[in-house]
Amino acid sequence: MGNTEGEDKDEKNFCQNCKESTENQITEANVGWNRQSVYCAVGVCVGLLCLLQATLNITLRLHYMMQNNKAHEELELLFSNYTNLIEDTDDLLMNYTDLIEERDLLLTNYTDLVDETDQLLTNNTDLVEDRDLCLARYRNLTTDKKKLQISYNNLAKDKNKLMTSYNTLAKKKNQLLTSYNNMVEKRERLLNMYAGWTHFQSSLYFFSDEKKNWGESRRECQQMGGDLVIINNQDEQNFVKIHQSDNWIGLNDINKEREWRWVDGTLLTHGFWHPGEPNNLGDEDCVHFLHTNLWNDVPCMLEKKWICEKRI
Ligand SMILES: [Ca+2]
Ligand SMILES: [Ca+2]
Ligand SMILES: [Ca+2]
Repeated sequence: MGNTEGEDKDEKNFCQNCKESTENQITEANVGWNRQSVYCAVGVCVGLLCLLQATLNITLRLHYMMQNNKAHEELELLFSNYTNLIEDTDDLLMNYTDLIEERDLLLTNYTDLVDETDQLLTNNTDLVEDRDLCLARYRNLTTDKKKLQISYNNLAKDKNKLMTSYNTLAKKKNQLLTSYNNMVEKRERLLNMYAGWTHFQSSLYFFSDEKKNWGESRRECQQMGGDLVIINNQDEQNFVKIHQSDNWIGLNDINKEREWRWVDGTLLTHGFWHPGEPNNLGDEDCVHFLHTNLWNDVPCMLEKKWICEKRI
């Protein structure tokens, strides 16, 4: 601005000088017309040039000032824009920093989510395996259940059969127990009834202390509910010979010589004869035990002890 004012002063001084010069030239014109007119025209031209220069300078200065103001305004605008840009940059930088932090946070969250996803996937795989295992066990248990149900049904049927059999056996047991008790009572009654009788296998035996002939001895036995003993086998022979004492037994050939029959009418099939017996010396038709515990035929009228037998 200072320079502009100085320039304005120089222009004024210059114009002032021009004016003075012009005035001097006019004055000189009055002195010499031709030369002065030329000088005056030149001066006018110079003045016009100066004026034109001044005008041009002013115009340029105005234009410069305007340009300068415009540049200043643009500079201020640029500065303002720069400031705004800086602020925007700071904001953007802050936003960028925030975004970076958010990105890092998101990345961390993403990593955590990936880890959780992997863990969940692993858990899911384990659960699937557990489910499959449980499913297989369930199927096995279902199969076992069906087998057990079939077995249970069979066992229930067997149980019912066994229960029926048990009830039948219980009834038979009760019947047998009743029969056993009846037999025990009967046995006790018979034992009481036939006191003095000796039991062996399925018969009772009575060994007399008296002596009678064979026929009377038999009647004694029949009156007691039995008959003279019939020796059916070796066991009975062994039992009887222990208690015998020259006793009559129920064997004779009274009806036909050498046709030995027991008192029940059956023929003798196997005898325990003393060697040489039966010999029928002196009409011997009845049989007794010798002291050798073997049999001998003697006359029936001899008196001897006897042995009775009663089947039970
Ligand atoms: Ca017998
Ligand atoms: Ca004889
Ligand atoms: Ca004889």
